[in-house]
Amino acid sequence: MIKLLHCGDIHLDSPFSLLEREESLSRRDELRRTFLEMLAFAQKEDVRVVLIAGDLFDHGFATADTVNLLCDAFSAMSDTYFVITPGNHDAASAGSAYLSERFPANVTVFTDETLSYVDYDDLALRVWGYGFTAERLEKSPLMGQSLAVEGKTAVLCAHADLGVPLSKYAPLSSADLAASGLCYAALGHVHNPPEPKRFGKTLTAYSGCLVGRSYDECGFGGAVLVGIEDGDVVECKRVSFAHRRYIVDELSVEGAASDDDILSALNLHIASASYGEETALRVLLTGPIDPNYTPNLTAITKPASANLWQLELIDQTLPIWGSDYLERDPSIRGALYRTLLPAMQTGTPEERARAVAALRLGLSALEGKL
Ligand SMILES: [Mn+2]
Repeated sequence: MIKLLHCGDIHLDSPFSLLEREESLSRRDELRRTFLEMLAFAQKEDVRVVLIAGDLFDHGFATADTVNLLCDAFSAMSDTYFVITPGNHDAASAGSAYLSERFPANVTVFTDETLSYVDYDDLALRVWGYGFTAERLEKSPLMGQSLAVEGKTAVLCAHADLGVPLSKYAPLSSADLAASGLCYAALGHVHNPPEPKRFGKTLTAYSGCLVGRSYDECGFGGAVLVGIEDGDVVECKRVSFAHRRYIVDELSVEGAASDDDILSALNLHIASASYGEETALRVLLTGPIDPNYTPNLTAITKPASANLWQLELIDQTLPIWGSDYLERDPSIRGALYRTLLPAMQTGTPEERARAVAALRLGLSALEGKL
């Protein structure tokens, strides 16, 4: 069996520009360390080829430290082949490390937009690939060609946008993959990967990102370990390497009338999901709550976040719980409530937020609290 490790969207040297300097440096370091841990895993598992399907770097230019670190790691694994296909973030354009640096002999970088291949005769394996040479690659690189080759296993390593015909990032169709006759298509570009899927003979997978960098990239990131025997994929499993993750959950706090009510519900949610210091958690608080109560998110966040890496609360509750009395209220309070209710229930998120704020302000004002 030939083992391949398929990774991508690593985004080394990401700026993490929203963070303080120290924190962003440590996050960059964490990314590099996780990549090296993935390589150590590949070595332990006797992986023969590591496929890096684009966006190894976050930009076309990479720091000298990072490039040196990679070259050292690649040359230390001289029995392993590495294939790199530049993506839209790390295109092989002027100034790119892919064009200016000399990578070790066991590394192949595809620096041309045209499909080409590298043969590993000792493995009877052909790896097809192409590289972005600019931020965009608007034509489909496969174009319905057959890529199968007699007596060899053929795989593709590429940064591509599957099933988005007008994509500016190497649009790839399921028909292209079905016609290719490839054994495996190792893709990069989609950071939250869907399940692997077969098109014709071709098992197609996205690696997803190696480490999530924000709430847009949830879960423990990782790579895909692929086992190939007699030209067929016999093993395809996702392996996590990230030590920390982002999670977004929705939590109903129906009937809450105080910060303590929300805090209890939140603590229960965190405990039942066993979230700890590895988790940055964003919670969308939802459900109808007491119209006379306005959540103080800062006061709730502090105690609830004690055992987490981070906690962020977003208030999407509606102040309409147990409000039959307001619905029937003949005074201006009832009129205000009835006027705002449709926007709170069926408006866009902005309309709902505005109506909620208006109701709270109005009720407070009518009670003389303002
Ligand atoms: Mn990417």
